[in-house]
Amino acid sequence: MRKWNFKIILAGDGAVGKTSIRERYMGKGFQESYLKTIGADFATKKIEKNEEQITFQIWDLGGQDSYQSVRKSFYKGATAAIMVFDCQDPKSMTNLSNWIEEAIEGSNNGILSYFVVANKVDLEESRRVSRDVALEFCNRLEIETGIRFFYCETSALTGQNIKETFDFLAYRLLLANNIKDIDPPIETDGIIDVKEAMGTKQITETPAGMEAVSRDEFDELVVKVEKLEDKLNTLQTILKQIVNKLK
Ligand code: G3D
Ligand code: MG
Repeated sequence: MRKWNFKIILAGDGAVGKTSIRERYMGKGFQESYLKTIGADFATKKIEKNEEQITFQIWDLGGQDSYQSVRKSFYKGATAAIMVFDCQDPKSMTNLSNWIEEAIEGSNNGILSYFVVANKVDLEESRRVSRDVALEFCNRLEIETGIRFFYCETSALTGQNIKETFDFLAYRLLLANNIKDIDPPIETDGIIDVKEAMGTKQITETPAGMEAVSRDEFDELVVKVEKLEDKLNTLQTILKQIVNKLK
C-alpha cells in the first residue's frame, strides 16, 4: 500500500464555516494542533482509496488581519485549497479572488487542486448567491488565473457534500500524482467541474459557419486535456523536487 501525505488548506473570510467544515469531516475526537504564530489550526485524517493510503493534513486559518504578514507559512507545501464562501454573503464570494491570489503566491504556485465551496446551503431562505452566479464567478477566476476550479455546495450543519468534497479531492490529487488505476468517487452529485459546466454553454453558442462539436467529441477532448493537465502537474512536481534538491 502506498502512502500519501496531502496538506489541504481551507481559506476564506471569517465566519463562512471553514472550521465547521473541517470538524464535520473529521468527526469528533480528532487531534488538533494550534499554531499561534500563524493563527492556524490543523488536524489529520487517514483514508484509504484502492491501494492508496492517504493522510490529509487539514489546515484552517483564523483569518485575523493581524496575522496577514506571517501567514505565508500557512500555504507552504499545500497541495490542495478549499476556498469557502457563505452563500448568504456575496462579498465573501468576491473576496475569494484575494484569497486565491494569496494562496497562489504563498504556496509558490504549488497547489495542484482548487475547490470553490458555497457553504451554508441549508439556509435556503436567506441564500443570496445562486449556483449560476457562483459558477460565473468561478469561470471568471479561471480566465484570470488560468487555474481550474471545482465548485461544490455544502452544509457543515447537515453534512451535505462534505465527505464527497474530500473524497473527490483525494481522487483529483491521486490523478495529479499520476495514479490512474483508482475508481472515481461514485457520489459526485453537486461537485461541478467549472470548465466543463462553462464548456457546455460554449458548444451551444457555435458561431455561424463553424461546425458544432458533438458532445462525444467534446467529452473525448476534455479527457485528453485532463490527461495532459495531469501530466503537466506531475512534471511540475518533479521539476520542483529537482530544483529543491539543487538548492
Ligand atoms: P470560520 O471558521 O470560517 O470562521 P465557523 O467559520 O466554522 O466558525 O462558522 C461560523 C458560524 O457559522 C458558526 O456559527 C457556525 O455554526 C455557522 N455555520 C458554519 N457552517 C454552517 C452551515 O453549513 N450552515 C449553517 N446554518 N451554519 C453554519 P456560530 O453561531 O457558532 O458563530
Ligand atoms: Mg475558524
